[in-house]
Amino acid sequence: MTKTAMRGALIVLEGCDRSGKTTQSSKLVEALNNLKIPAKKISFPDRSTPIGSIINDYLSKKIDLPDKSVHLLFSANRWELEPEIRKQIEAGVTLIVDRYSYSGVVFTSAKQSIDFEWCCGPENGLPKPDLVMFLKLPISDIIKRSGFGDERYENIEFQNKVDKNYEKFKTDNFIEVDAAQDISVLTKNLLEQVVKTIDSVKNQKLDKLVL
Ligand code: FDM
Repeated sequence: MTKTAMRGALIVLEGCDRSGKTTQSSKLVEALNNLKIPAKKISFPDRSTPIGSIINDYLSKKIDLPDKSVHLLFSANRWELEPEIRKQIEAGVTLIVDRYSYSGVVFTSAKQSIDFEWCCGPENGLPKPDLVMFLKLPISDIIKRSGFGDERYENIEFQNKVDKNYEKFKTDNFIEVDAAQDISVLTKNLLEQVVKTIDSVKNQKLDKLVL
């Protein structure tokens, strides 16, 4: 008998720090589960793994690391989860991912001395997201949000560079969403896009990412 199970969708939320990705990804999973659609949340960096623990020490400024080496750790942290991502998607579970390869590239390449193309290399071959929603918020609003400034990268100059770098990813499955909307209105708008995507990719193969 042939396998006819429909796959889940790989959905990514991207944006500058404190743009609401974490809140919205949790709300999306809850909303999908309420609709009886199997869905789970994943966050990158995944700080619970051994590699994630080094990344956490780096972000909380406990340790310093050369820029290229930390870039490869962020990427390795995604590759650690690659088999699990494929397994879940094939099992029909939609994954809502809080940051992915795009964060990897825009943050490291904001360091200037590092070439954009070089940053893309280690990401190629990972599962390709079916939809990337970029939560756009003016940097002037971001810096007013609670907790901003605690971790590495949380300063205005750097976030402005990150914001500019995201412009390089405006492709067909990469959409920009106004993150200044009321939280529940934003969830509703994102959910609409997610449900549409789940339906349109359910019989398609999960592609490999090429940046
Ligand atoms: N970050 C995140 C990177 O520099 N590269 C990556 O590949 C990823 C996934 O880590 F400043 C940065 C972005 C952010 C920091 O992210 C931690 P969260 O979303 O605040 O945990």
